[in-house]
Amino acid sequence: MTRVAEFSVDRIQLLDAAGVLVGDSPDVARDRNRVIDMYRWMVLTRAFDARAIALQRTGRLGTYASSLGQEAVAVGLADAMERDDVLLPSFREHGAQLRRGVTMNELLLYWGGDERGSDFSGARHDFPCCIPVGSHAPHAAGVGLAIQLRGEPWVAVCVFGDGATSKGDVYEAMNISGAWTLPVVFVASNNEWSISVPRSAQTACETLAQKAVASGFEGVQVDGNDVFAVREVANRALEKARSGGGPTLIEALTYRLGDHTTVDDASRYRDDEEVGRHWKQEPVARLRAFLTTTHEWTREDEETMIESCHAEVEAAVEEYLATESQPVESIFDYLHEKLPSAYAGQRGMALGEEGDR
Ligand SMILES: Cc1ncc(C[n+]2csc(CCOP(=O)(O)OP(=O)(O)O)c2C)c(N)n1
Ligand SMILES: [Mg+2]
Repeated sequence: MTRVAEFSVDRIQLLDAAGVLVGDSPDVARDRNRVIDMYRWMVLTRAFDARAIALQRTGRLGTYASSLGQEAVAVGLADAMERDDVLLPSFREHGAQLRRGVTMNELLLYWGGDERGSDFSGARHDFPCCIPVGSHAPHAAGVGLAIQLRGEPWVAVCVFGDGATSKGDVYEAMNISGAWTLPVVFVASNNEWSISVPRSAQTACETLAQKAVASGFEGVQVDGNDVFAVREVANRALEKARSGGGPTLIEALTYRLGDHTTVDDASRYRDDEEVGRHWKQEPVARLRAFLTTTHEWTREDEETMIESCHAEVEAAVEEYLATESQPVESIFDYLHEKLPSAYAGQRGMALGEEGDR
């Protein structure tokens, strides 16, 4: 017998659950202002999430997917990206979108069903949220190919969930990205659940990271509740892709602390004990503990930051609520250059006109 292939998967953690640095201290951890900046994006994302849920509960926003507990994946990743890299998010990467310059008002418009929310004023080349699970992975390969053909130094960054790694789209995208050495970073945000399906029922793979191996590139696991480690691993993957080294799959180990979306009730399929255990690992408290012990972060600093984040969120909510709705016919007017005849009647119905059905 000849062994023809072997592989291993590394897991990286720099900040443990108590907020204590383990192993090498990354440069960014020594820079108080940089740490505070990352922390603020995470706190802001959490404040935004809570407010978005309240808006949905009071009938002023559509179905919303909270990123509670997953803020470090989004912020660490976006912090490592260059402005002209291209983010292809799924629906739980609010922190990354905000950090990259999408405004809170735009996010609220999007989740309120207004497509103008996807016409970002910042991050112009980033893709809108992708709701069909994993279907943006082939788009990421396409973006990577365009970057490669143009000889640009940018990277396409595609984020999806653990469940999405079971999708053909994701496998196909990873395969072609490996075959063509495309500048793409795939990030599987493993929050342990795909709505009510646990990670253990999703795949027989020991890690999701190893799904990269069959595509011919490296897969790595990172503690997704550790913003320093996420940033570090993302940096390495981005630099590799930028310098012609091809793709990486990053599996970020995190947890969905909230319901799947506002139309879900997670208490029906998972127990409080499990959720409680994961609250002890969560990313915001972890970074706060680090700031407190290492950078003299005080209770007053904390209160001031929380207040300013809430004020920022409230200003965005006011702007969102004051935005006039698009006319009902806009859904027809912007979908097709020339409206197919089959839809003409429907457009009339939407406008309340009498006509054939
Ligand atoms: C193609 C497709 N099938 C089914 C759904 C319904 N759906 C929405 S989210 C989701 C689970 C996704 O799980 P995961 O990829 O782990 O992402 P998470 O929601 O945990 O962030 C499903 C099945 C969908 N949006 N798209
Ligand atoms: Mg999931």
